[in-house]
Amino acid sequence: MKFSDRLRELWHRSTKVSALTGAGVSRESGVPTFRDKDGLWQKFKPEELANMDAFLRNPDLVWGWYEHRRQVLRDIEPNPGHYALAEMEKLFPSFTLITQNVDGLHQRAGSNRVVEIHGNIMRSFCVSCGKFASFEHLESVVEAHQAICDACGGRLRPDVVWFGEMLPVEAYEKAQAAARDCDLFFTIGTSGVVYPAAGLPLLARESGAYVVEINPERTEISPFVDEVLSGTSAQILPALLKELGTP
Ligand code: BJW
Ligand code: ZN
Repeated sequence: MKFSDRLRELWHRSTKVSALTGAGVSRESGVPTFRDKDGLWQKFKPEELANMDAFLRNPDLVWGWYEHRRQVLRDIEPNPGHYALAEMEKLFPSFTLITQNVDGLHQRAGSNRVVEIHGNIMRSFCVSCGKFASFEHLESVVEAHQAICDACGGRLRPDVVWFGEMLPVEAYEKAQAAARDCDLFFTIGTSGVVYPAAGLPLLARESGAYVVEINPERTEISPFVDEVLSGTSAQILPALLKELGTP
């Protein structure tokens, strides 16, 4: 794998490094992405399921989609890309991992400082009273229609960010600060079509960071980055660590 001299230099000189990850990073663990054409749920676009109107119209369908995804997560493991990112947290004096992923795989790989800007699929809360469901209660839900709040009988929904909803304020502020204030920014496995997350690499670049994209395909972001590393995250991230070594 060929890395530019500029990237080599910055890898060794940077004290503040940030990374934004998307669904592509979990693909080599067996988690389907949203917009690549494979998988059981690909007849639905994410825009059709990941929104409050869809949930109100057909809560069982939407709950079923999330339950299917939780089942997939039970049987899989983080991949070498997740582990390389966990390693990078130890290598740089300051490293912020911003993820759009709701699957918790970064934490399972050992990343301690993960900023989840689209929530986490393992938590659920009541749309009527806001109470979070306990782990035990969620375990007892077998059929979608049983996903009901034990305090008020309202419907439970996953604690994720749907289209038209605000991102969690604290997490998004941390993400913006990490993009604004870093020397090197990686955008990895994201198509860059969903805002405001897709604005973070651009914010980093405007703020003076060197922006590197890792993706097997060209994306909406590719024309605006400093360097594109074309390949999968499970190949490129471990190769970066191996070739460029300890900063
Ligand atoms: C690999 C690989 C490998 C494959 N290795 N790579 C017009 C302009 C600007 C904004 C808007 C607009 N119209 C509407 C909006 C707002 C809207 C938006 O952005 N819409 C666009 C679709 C146009 N955004 C919102 O609504 C957001 N909120 C907001 O703006 O609040 C303010 C507001 C409030 C009220 C009213 C109006 C505004 C919220 C967005 C929430 C997104 N939620 C989801 C679902 C989360 C829950 C869940 O998981 O179900 O987040 S949608 C889905 O997309 C999910 C993802 O995090 C997100 C991004 O997807 P990602 O990760 O990039 O995945 P893919 O599949 O798209 O791409 C995978 C990539 O991996 C590809 O590039 C592959 O090549 C690559 N890949 N294998 C590395 N092995
Ligand atoms: Zn309730």
